[in-house]
Formats: sequence, structure tokens, C-alpha cells
Amino acid sequence: MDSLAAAPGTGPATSPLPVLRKPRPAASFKDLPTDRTLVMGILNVTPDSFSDGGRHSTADTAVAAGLRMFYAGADIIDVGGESTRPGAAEVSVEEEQRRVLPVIEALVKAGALVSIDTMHAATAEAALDAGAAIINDVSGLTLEPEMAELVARSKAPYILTHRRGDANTMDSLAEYRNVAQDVAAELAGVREQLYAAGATEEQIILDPGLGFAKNEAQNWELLQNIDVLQALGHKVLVAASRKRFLGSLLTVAGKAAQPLERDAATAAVTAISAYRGAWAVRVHDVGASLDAVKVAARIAPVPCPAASAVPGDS
Ligand code: PMM
Repeated sequence: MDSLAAAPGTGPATSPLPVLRKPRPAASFKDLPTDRTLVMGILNVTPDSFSDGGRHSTADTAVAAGLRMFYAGADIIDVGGESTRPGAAEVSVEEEQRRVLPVIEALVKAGALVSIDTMHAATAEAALDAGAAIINDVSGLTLEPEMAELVARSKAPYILTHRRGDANTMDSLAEYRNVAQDVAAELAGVREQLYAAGATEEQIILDPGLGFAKNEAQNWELLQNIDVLQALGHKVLVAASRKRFLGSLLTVAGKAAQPLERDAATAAVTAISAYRGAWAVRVHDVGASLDAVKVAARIAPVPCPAASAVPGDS
């Protein structure tokens, strides 16, 4: 029998909060499927997220949205409390933690595997203490060197995202000789900092950082060449969901598609990324991407070589 009172994965964002009756056993990274690309559901607990309009600005609505994604089949729920969009207001670490920690605790209690989307080591550590299993750092280790020590100490899987500059400067830093090779080389350089701190190869998951110091053409070029990143020997996460370059592609009568109109294009990116052996995709619309990875797994069932490696196993 289902442990939730309300039907999962369905209904509008305003449907009643599912009532948790029975905690499930904690999910673990090593139990994630390895025969298909994973789907990570995005849960922004921010009042100013560009893509969900800040609908999940309270813990209760955020938990309900996270549970809907979990029961719709998301393998991982990525919880973030600070918007990374260009020009977004900075949030204090205290406020960030106030937003995300109760949400993480509730989702972990329900049996979800949670990643913490943060650029701050203190928030990452508090989130791990609250039950999160993965650190997702869009700063690409450029902000806080303490992050590398935390990754090594915690032994948690760490998503290393490529980025140049910060939310205010990154758009002016999108100059590359060959974007896939340059991104791979820069990630390999940052990886050395992780190794120097004591992190292991299996902990590191690479993300090309679509939209972070990349123009539209460069985003497409990175998607065309994820094998260049995969050649570094790590799992690769693709995070294209509802991003601006998809909106521009879908322009009709001079008007770019709005974030909520980009989910079919996102699912197309998912299918192709899965076909090419991405370890995971980070998406808003979990159901569509799950369908896409299942289709891709039937056509190209071989996962990327690094997909089954688990931190601490070697
Ligand atoms: N993009 C956003 C937030 N977090 N995390 C990873 N690993 N990669 C990304 O590209 C990324 C991220 C941008 O905002 P969104 O949460 O609204 O998609």
C-alpha cells in the first residue's frame, strides 16, 4: 500500500499536501539504476527562480512538489535555495539553509534520494547532515575552496559544473577556442584541486554547465560533443531543462518560447543525451524525461563506462 494519502505525481501545484504516513528506508546512491540514464527532478525553493516562477517558496509547497516528482519516478531530487540566473539577488547562507533543510529532511524521510544544489560548503555540509546524498555545485569550485575539503571528507558524490565568473560576469566570458575541448580541459584542471584535497575519481560527476558562460551556439556544440567530457572518465550530467537556448530555438513569430513551453524540447535533449550515455539529466518535467530515457535505453542499452562506479567502492 502506498505510504501517501494523495495520488502521487499528479495534480496541479495547488493540490493538497500529500500526508506522509510511513517513512520509507533511506535511498542510497549505490542503489540507483545503472542500466539507464537517471532523471534528476529540479526543486527550486526560491521566490525568484526563472523557470518555476517561484511557486515553491514555502517549505510545504516545495515538499509537496518534491514528493510529486519522487512518486512520478525521479531518481534524484535536486533541492536548491538560491537562484543562479544572471543578475539574481544573492541569498545569505542562513536564508539558503532555512529554505532547503526542512525540505531535504522531509523528502529523505519519504525515501527520496536528494542532492543539494548549492555553491556554499556550509550549506552542502548541513544538507548532508539533513540526509542529502549528493553535492551539486554550480560554482564549479570557483567560489569556496572549502568545498573541495568537504567533498573529500564526506566522500559524497560531487557534481562539478563548468562555469566561468559569477551570475553577473559569466555572459561576458563566453569565449572559447573549441568549447567542448576547453570546457573539458578546465574541468580537468579543477578536478586536480579535488584530488589534491583527497577526493576520489568515483566521487566526481561532470556537468558542461549549459548556459553558464556559454552562448547559444556553444550550448549546442557542447551537447553535440558530450563524448569529449565523457572521455575524462567520469559520469556526465546534462542540465538543459527549460534553458534560454531552447526558448530561442523554438521562436515563433519573433517570440521565444517561454520556460513552461520548453518541456518537449527538453525531453528531446534528454533522449539524445541518454542515447549517448549521459549518467543523468536534470529536469523540471520528470515524467517526460523518464519516458525519453526509457525509449533511449531500448535503442542504446549500454550505459556509459563510468555509470556504475560508486564512490567508496574502488
Ligand atoms: N543550472 C541551474 C541550476 N542548477 N545544476 C547543475 N548541475 N547544472 C546546471 O546547469 C544547473 C544547476 C539553473 O537554473 P534552474 O534550476 O532553474 O534550471
